[in-house]
Amino acid sequence: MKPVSLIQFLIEERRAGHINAELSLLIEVVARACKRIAVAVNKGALGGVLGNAGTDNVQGEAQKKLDVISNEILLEANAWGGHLAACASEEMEDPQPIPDMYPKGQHLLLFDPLDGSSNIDVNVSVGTIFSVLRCPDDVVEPKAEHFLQPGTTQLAAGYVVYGPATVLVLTFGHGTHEFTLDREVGSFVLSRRDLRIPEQTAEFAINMSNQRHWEAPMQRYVGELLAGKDGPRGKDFNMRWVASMVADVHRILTRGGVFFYPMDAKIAAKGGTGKLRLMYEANPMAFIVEQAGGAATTGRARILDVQPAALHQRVPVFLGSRQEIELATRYHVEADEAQG
Ligand code: AFP
Repeated sequence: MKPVSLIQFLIEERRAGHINAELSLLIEVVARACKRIAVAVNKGALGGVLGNAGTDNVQGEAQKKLDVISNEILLEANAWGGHLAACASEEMEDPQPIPDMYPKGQHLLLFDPLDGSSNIDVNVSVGTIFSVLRCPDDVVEPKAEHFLQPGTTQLAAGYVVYGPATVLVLTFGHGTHEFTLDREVGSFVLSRRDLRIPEQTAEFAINMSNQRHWEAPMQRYVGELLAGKDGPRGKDFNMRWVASMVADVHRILTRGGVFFYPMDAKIAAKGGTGKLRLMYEANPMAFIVEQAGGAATTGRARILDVQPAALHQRVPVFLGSRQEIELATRYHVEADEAQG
């Protein structure tokens, strides 16, 4: 079969009526920016891009040089692109308006420019996550409040994983599709159409070092997995944790599995509501996973139904193979009901 490039795929999606011309061009611009990020990531130590930037982001986390570079690449490409009303990033407190010298569009773009960046210095996969929303019709200068739309309203979501290969995963709400960067040609090529996450799995991903801080239903669920063949589940489970959400989610989209970043007492003690960010991590990943037949919850409710209250809001994240996510969520809901 002849290879299908991302551009050809986008044209097909336009013809099918799934997206309009502006959204198609917006995705092209994001993909082009991610190719530039891939080049910077791949240079490693030779590019002088490893290590800390010496600054903190809006969430008080130390920024890596590549966090800052990736953010600038995405901002610059998209400001120029002419398809956006504004964009928002993990690295910036407030949304960035489109400079007056460029045309404006109807879309809002949210992104985590380089997720898993603590992995950069040890040469482990990192990624970019993005989400596209429609700018409300009557809004000329979008503010944070205009981004606060539930995940069900996303027009598109995707991520790029910078691993042994650079891979783009994309959904417009009509399945989840994977494109691999052909480095010689310089274009993304469709490598898997309509990814499906198996309903069952024997592999889970969680940061076990937080175990003692988890809530009782999480302790129960993971305890049962760890008991393996001798426990109530009657089978052995394997564990993986890359600490790059993109890499962990990509494994799940490839061979099934579940990913958890639950609420815990350590997070609660700091007044937190979760570890991962709703608008540019949980929502796009939930959209991608649901479109591949998986499930995504906060442990209590569907992620895509959460009404956001703040741009940088954090939520617990459970996602992956449907039957396991439903079971872990049921344990939490039942525990809440028992407590009244
Ligand atoms: P960084 O971007 O700060 O490395 O955080 C990555 C991340 O948001 C997500 O990609 C990982 O799944 C998760 O944090 C890892 O968290 P732990 O370091 O607590 O395992």
